[in-house]
Amino acid sequence: MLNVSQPSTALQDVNYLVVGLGLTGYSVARYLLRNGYRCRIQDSRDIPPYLIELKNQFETVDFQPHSLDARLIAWADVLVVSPGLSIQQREIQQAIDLGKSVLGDIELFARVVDKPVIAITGSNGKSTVTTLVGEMINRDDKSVAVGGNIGTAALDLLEQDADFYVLELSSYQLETTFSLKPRIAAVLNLSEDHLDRYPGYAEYIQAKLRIYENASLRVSNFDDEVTRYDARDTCFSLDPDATAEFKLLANGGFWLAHRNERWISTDDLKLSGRHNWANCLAAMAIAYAIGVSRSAIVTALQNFGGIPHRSQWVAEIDGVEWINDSKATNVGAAQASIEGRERPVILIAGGQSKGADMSIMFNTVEQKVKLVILLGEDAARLQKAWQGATRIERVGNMHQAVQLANKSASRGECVLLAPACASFDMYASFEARGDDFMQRVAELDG
Ligand code: UMA
Ligand code: ADP
Repeated sequence: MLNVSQPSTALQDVNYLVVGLGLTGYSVARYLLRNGYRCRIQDSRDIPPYLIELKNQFETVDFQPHSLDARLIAWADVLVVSPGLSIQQREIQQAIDLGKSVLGDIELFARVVDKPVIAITGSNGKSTVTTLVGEMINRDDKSVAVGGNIGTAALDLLEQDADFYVLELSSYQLETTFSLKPRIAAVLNLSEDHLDRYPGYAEYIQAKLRIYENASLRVSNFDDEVTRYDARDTCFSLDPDATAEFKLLANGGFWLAHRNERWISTDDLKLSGRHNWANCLAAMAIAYAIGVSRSAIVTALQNFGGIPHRSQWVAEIDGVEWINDSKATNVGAAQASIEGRERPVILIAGGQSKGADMSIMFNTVEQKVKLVILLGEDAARLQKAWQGATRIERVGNMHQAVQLANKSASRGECVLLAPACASFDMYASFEARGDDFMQRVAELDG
């Protein structure tokens, strides 16, 4: 059950406005209502995703189905804003100017959590590392609650009695978080993403690095100096010569090591690709720092097969391998995904490019990709950026993409869905896009 202690008189006098009723808004509304806080919920949509569930639980809930207006702002003392909404929007800036408090669900979580929090961000690999750290802690017979930007919203995790909370945090969530004091904060890597929401890359980085404020220990990527805070960070690295505590060693194959101690051969991992070796090293550094045993860490690494839609093996048909990496929703992820493949690649890409500079991938496409098949809203943008690197074709939907890939691929090659773009132009989520791809491949397999 949620903590149902009564709020103090002072807090009961506060009017909370929950802005947005997606997964986050739903968790915030339930948390506030169950704990006796006065709140209203606003969403610009007539029937937002969780309205029916909320009404079923709280008959008299005060839901306002219209845009955020001056009347609602005047009523509110605190606005709890969903991560999908930019706090730069005019109405929220007006609320700030009026002296209203603007915060997010992670801030509410931070104010009440009484167990150590491990907070993980970065442009790519967050979900993989967050899940893996959870597995490592579990293997050590400690209880752990895992969520945040992945799976369960943070406030819902408080229903689980855990020794540790492991949170994946997005830049959006970090923007509205002020009092989180993580036992460990990790920034895995930084590359361009969400440039449709930020004025520039610098502001995106700034939002991500907020995670380090008030952290007892920082875990950073030795190979990505933007993630480093100071000399006291615990670092991980893919460079055997790095002075990082957790690193890759090359000695009769590759090993994930703690200083010079080889803990596990990369041949014994189920995850593949160098980017995943970095993810494993990051998870090792985090788990080790909170006292998880070496044997629990190694067992978790040996058994972790990855999460669906992240370099997920789909099929081998007539010697052609089909891989679903629908979660490669930005340039950095798609680049790592392509580079992680040993076979020549037929790439299916496209969707919403979020303002990213696609030409960053030109060399990778030129060197590793035999054919690019583009679909979605920004197909023309991607084509322009990669023109001349390799052969490029455009199609109208996933069915056509899979058909063309099937016709074009030869034995020993790989067809990779790594879109470098968000899915929302054509699908409800990256999962729906990955499912569509896998369904079309299954139809080929007959
Ligand atoms: N929306 C409206 N009107 C409103 C309120 C929201 O149209 O009044 C729209 C938003 O513009 C957005 C959509 O609804 O397009 C969802 O926004 P939301 O903030 O309600 O999203 P949630 O359902 O609460 O999900 C959020 C995260 N989504 C975003 O940050 C966009 C989920 O991460 C996260 O799992 C969930 O909270 C629980 O913490 C998803 C995501 O895409 C996986 N995250 C981005 C990423 O990983 O790149 C940051
Ligand atoms: P996130 O939660 O940050 O989106 P995921 O673990 O879900 O990260 O991985 C998403 C995609 O990002 C993967 O499918 C892969 O293409 C890419 N990726 C994963 N880890 C890394 C990494 N360390 N560096 C670059 N790209 C990565």
